[in-house]
Amino acid sequence: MKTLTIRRPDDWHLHLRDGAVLEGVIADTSRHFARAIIMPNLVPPVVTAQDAVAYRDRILTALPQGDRFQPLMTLYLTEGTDPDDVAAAKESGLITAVKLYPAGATTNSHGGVRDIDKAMPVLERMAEIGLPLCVHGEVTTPEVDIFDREAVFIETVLDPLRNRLPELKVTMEHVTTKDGVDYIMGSSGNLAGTITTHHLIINRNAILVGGIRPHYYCLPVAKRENHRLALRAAAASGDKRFFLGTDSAPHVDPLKECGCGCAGIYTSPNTMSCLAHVFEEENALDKLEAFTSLNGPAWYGMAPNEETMTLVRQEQPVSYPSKRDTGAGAITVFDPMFPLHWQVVE
Ligand code: OTD
Ligand code: ZN
Ligand code: ZN
Repeated sequence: MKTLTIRRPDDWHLHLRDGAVLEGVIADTSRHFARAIIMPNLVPPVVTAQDAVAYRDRILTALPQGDRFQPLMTLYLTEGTDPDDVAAAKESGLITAVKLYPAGATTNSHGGVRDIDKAMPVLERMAEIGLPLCVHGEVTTPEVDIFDREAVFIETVLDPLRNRLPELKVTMEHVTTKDGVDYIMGSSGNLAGTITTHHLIINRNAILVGGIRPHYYCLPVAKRENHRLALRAAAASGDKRFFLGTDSAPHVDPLKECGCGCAGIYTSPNTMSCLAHVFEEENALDKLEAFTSLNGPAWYGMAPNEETMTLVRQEQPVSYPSKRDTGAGAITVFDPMFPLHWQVVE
């Protein structure tokens, strides 16, 4: 029997939503993860420190009794964000990062940034006080093919921004391309990237072959196989600049299984089992802890968790519910399309 004990993991990119969905999904994260960076793309978004305080309270209220999960809050950057509000929110320990959504790039991002120049005063202040910027790295220009949006973003937005403000710490969220991996690997500092569970497992065929499969549709959309392999190599390398951000993004089934389905994949329940499987395939089980539990805290200037998690490789496949029922409806859980053998036991 194989067992693996690692420091308790954190999720550096998570969507918890609000109301009945929040209540239905939070335990799937708090069961395994000690901390998570909480995305601010609610309707309306979490824009001010006051919004973040209220949202954090709703998350803590929804937590199962006894769970010590810590939500790490973020603010949604707009062209009107007040640098003083951001600085005070960091100073008080309320927020861990600010999130940049190019307007229209993903779910609930229409209030995001159109003209990065307008956000420069906030970004300059963040660089000064050492507050990281989390970036959804895709351009939204209609002329740019959806599969190229990350690469074009790096070239036309991210690289110029980093040259203009090299002191700003940037987390490139959910890297999905070899271009992204190479850009991070070639950088000389102040840049790191999160990688999702699902982008290590699926390529774009999962969405389109044999029928259109909405539960594999997310943004940034999964790319070709060579990109998936680059992500796997980066995650399994142990390189400190890469760590887990699941981007678990629950939507109730009717909103995904329809003529214009929402983007987002719900991976919180089985993420650790999926990742152990991937790292075993990569002969890198010894690097799983760096990816899920060490590199992220180091980047954000926090100590790794003292508690541990133990995973056991079972002979028989481990089963997870195919759906999570919530007060708002059922949410389909990510199906990796292979049997899972690694089980979290404590
Ligand atoms: N991607 N869905 C969502 C967000 C992410 O870009 C993301 O971070 C969502 O539903 O909030 C998705 O596919
Ligand atoms: Zn995003
Ligand atoms: Zn996300």
